[in-house]
Amino acid sequence: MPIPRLHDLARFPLAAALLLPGLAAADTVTTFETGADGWTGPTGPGGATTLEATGGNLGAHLRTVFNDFGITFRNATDAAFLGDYTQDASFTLRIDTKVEDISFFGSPVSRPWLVELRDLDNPPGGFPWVSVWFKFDDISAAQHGSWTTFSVTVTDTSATALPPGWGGYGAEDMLGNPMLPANRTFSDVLAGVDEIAFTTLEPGFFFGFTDFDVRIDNVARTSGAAQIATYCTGKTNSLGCIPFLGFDGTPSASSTSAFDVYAEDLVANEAGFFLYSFGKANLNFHGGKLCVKAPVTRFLPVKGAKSAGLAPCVGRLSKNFNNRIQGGADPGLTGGADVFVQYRQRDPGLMDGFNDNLTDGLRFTIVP
Ligand SMILES: [Ca+2]
Ligand SMILES: [Ca+2]
Repeated sequence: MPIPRLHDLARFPLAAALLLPGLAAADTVTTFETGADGWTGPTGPGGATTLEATGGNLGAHLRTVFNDFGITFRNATDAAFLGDYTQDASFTLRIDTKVEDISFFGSPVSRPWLVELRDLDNPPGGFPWVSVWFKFDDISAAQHGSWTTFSVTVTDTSATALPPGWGGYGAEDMLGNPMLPANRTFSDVLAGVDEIAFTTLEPGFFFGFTDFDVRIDNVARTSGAAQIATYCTGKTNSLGCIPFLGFDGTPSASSTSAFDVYAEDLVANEAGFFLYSFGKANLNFHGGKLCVKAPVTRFLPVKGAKSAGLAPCVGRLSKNFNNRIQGGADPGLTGGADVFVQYRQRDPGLMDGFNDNLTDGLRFTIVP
């Protein structure tokens, strides 16, 4: 079963991404800096959930220290996380998680970690709700002792069948496996979400009493997958290659994961720099195309490194744009902003009077 995580967002079909609507009013992120926005965790004889001011990713966050079969962080009051998810053609849910400890009688263990969207209306007999859920991974202190971003994107909220990786709850098959009731589809459940939960209690599984010490931060819902696509055209370089841009990750104002933009098929060991702006262009420039509209910001020149690319165009350069987005140097780089990037490199072998080469353009929308 594929487990799409943040990294895999880069592999969504670009043509489909281009057709998605822009970020809508439903986009929200709980950073816990000004309160919990309705998020709660378990509290009772087994322990407590507290809003801690420091130690998050960054700052304030929610921490639960609890002994039970499992733990669940839930929200049934913040409208930004509830309601009709089918109003967006697609959406992404995200949570940062840090596991201090999960242990069973003193031995470290892993437990499932999933997001569940619950429809509390008209539950079938014997079930408290109908839900659809997605398992991110099994989490443990060994694997997730540092802040880790988990995310899942639903690319078609009108789908009736469960997408890969998703499960249903509200009925059982003959083997006791959880499934959606016969009269409810994936889209039906998305249309009336009354509660959202991040939980270690995977439907259909049972667990013994377990000690949990888990922190969460930056819980986000965004409409639409990250919109990323190439455009414009690169200029043929002195080695006969057309350098191009690619990416890996998701541009984000809050995620701790990298969003690497890379330029490939460059001339090795020649200086160059990334250009970006908030507008798209397709202007004749130096015998090629300038794909970014003025005013343009340029990064400091960096030397083209050699890589395992196809000879002779073995130059490849990569930059983590999330560092730039989150670094604060450019206040325009915020959630919802459209950014246009190009890479320009020195190419003395070209001898065309300009001696530079240019990649195509890459456009992306920063998610909150
Ligand atoms: Ca925080
Ligand atoms: Ca409902």
